Amino acid sequence: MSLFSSIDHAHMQRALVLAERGRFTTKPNPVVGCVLAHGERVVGEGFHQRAGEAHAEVHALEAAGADAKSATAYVTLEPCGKTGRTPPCADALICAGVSRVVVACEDAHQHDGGAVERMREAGIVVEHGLMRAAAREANIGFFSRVERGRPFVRVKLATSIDGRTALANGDSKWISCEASRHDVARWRARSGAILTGSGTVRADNPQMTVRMDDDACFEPPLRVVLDTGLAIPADSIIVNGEAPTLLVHDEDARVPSHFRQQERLGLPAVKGRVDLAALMNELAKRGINEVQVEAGATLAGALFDAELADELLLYQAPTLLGDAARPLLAGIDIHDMRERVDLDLLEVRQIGSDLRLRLRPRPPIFDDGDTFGEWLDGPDTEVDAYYAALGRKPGAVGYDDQDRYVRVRKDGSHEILSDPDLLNRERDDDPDSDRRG
Ligand code: AOF
Ligand code: ZN
Repeated sequence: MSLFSSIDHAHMQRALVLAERGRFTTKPNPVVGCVLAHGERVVGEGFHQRAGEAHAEVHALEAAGADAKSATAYVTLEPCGKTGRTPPCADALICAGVSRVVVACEDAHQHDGGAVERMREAGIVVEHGLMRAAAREANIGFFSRVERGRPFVRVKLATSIDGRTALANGDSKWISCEASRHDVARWRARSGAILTGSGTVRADNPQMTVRMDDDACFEPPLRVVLDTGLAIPADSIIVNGEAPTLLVHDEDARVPSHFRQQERLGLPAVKGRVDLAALMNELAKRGINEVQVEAGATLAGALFDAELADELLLYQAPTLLGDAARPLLAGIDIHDMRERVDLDLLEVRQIGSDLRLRLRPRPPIFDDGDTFGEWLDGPDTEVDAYYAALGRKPGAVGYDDQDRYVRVRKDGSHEILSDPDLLNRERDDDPDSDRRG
């Protein structure tokens, strides 16, 4: 039985809708919505619009004015308690005299901000967890970045009904219909980066910019080109400077003179392949929450193989390309049904004449934000058992018994993640922080 009333649900639902209005503009910040109400009566609404500007709560409090007193605040993300580019929302809610704060989900970035404690000390009733799953999903990229130190990776592919992504000669223009290509633009607009490979740049010479059919505002995503040998043509459209571009290459590659001024990132490479996990960690450090991959079967396959693909955004067109055409994912060798890669079908929708499928690896690489070994003080047998179980649950992240930041692989072993910069910093700053293994 839910602790929350139907009125609570209706207001939180509204706050989630409001949050979506910041979808293309808040990055690297999360999208957040806030509703202030007395019972059914809404007295103020707000959403976070742009990083560096006022938070959702501040807009809602301004709209409510004196009516904020003894109201309930519904917030899709735990109010901040630390001063960032703007002052803490927890204090603004206390000052305005709200009586109750209902939070959909916690904010790992604010875990040491003391927001909940301060609000409770001020006499505010704080309740968590209303529509938590939807609120986590709304900021899946932000949580991925702050909790596991890498972006949420969405691999977009367009295929024929026989699962082919290009002809043998590389031609893939156009498998999906125009409506699908417009739809792709909206997924690009919400992403912090679009990742492609040198093969796609050579074959299609794409722009990889956001072109939407309405006037929606957006922050242009970073175009990231994986080009181990820095060998794409100097006049490729993607390096035309129209949007920010990062060339990622083998750290040992010679830099041709025409790319000396270009923003570049050299990474270790083995057999001509750049370390993709290192790339993702680097993108997270640059504040990238979501990466949209728009590449061929080779890079897409490599990401699945490395367990770095969190979602497959698949446009399937009612056409046949035949068995000489290129596969969906290259380099995935499966000889036994037990090795197959199962996916969960999240959503199916018809876009124009195509089918759009959204799929996520099963078990999810990143899902409900389960963490273990973090932010607990004091021993407690039940809690210990719970976190020990989470330490074996595929996808969960946390600190292992040697205090390394890790993710549980499908086979139960631990993959060492690079500690997100911010967590490192906070631990260094706070010698008393008591994070258990
Ligand atoms: C909220 N409400 O609407 C948002 C929050 O640099 P700042 O001051 O904008 O702080 C950014 C951090 O604040 C961000 O990383 C996240 O933890 C939180 N975002 N919090 O209470 C909001 N956008
Ligand atoms: Zn805030």
